[in-house]
Amino acid sequence: MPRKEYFKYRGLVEGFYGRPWTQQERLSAFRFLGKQGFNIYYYAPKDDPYHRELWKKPYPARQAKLFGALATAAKKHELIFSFAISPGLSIRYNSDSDLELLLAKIENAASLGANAFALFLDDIPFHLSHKEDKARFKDLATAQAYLTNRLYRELKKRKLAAHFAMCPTAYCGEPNTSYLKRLGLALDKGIEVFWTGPNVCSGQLTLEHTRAISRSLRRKVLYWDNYPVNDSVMAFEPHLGPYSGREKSIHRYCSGIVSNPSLQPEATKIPLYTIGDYLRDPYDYDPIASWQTAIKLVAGAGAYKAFRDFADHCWKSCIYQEEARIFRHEIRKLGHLSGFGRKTTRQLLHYLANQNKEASYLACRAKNRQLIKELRPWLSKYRQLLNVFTDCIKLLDEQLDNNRQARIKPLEQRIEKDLFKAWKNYYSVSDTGIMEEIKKIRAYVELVKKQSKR
Ligand code: LTM
Repeated sequence: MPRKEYFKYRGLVEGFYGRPWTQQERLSAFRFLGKQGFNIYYYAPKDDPYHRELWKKPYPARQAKLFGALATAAKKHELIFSFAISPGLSIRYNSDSDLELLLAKIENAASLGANAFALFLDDIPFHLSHKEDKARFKDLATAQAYLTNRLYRELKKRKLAAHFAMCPTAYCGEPNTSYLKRLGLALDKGIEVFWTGPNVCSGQLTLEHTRAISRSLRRKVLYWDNYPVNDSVMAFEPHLGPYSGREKSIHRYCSGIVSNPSLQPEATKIPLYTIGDYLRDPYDYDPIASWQTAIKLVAGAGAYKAFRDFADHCWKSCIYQEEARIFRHEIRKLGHLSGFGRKTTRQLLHYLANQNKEASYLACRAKNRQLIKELRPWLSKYRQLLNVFTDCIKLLDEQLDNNRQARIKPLEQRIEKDLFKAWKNYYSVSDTGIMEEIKKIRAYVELVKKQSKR
């Protein structure tokens, strides 16, 4: 019996700002997506000039050739290959010649093998810019619906409209605005409309919100989920935590979910794997179990524990405010065994020595070198913080051991120096994990110091 499909579209939108993925990175992603049950890929890198600023110009021959190879690979991995174009910075919605240019670009992509198309109007001014558009249309929604419908109908005539999606200019937030309602009313029924949720990067997607936006748009919405993307201000967060915060039943009011991945194409496979699991069966989805399997698959079974313990410190994102769950659990367990006596400090030092060993194994010997290369800045910060924490425990140990000043001074100096270095390293690693524990231990050291002076 065929399996029930909860989401018609399960995909990836390469839609971030920053260095677009390379051909090899895309081909590797396609293999992965195909295996994990995804069925669509949108080509939409914001920093490909021919996708956005230079949308009117045809792709140079070399890029077009690569494109053809991508389309072939997509087919092999049973992915719909959607070519998206973002003309919103300069297009005249009322212009026949601009429509012709759009069509020419899309037909060219079709000739190279793309079998779906999308018009992205995100991240452009929220008003009409051209004189002729202002004269012709009463508002932005009407203008955008006019152009989108014309394009869609032309593509239908050419049998190129099997899957056609548009991204509106207001693509998140309040679902009941007049812009969205106008757009929903005016757009042809067969057009899919993207939406990112209550926020650009949404911590939660609820059934209620999904129902509301689908009512406004008069169709099931297609989620463009900005997780695990980490462009612009999020560049210092690797977003390695599992997919979460998406209500199980949202499939009732959405036609699919496509994930905007992070800028690290190998590392992003970890959260992507968990997204694939959720999409396959949201009712059966277990984020932690899925995350663990993802790590085994991507980092390799031999590196599982080391990588899991490191990735535990890399969750902070729109979905997670807190990170380092495993680490904090272990530290508390050890700390509570016997209070902060020397037995505890020794147990903690033993634990930290192991963590350090694992981190250096990852840095030097783990098999998936590409994964480690991409995550090197975070791994370095993680190791820096582990060292500081280890020194803090050593300091406490010395302090508890009759306050041996000769050893205490150099430790204190090293901690200050390393903390300053870590503070200057902006990569986000566990501010709610190791840093918090460091603060606690330092406060405790001060307390012990005061007591020993009495
Ligand atoms: O989310 C959408 C629809 N557009 C842009 C994306 O290109 C970008 O990657 C994300 C995350 O920064 N935010 C956007 O607004």
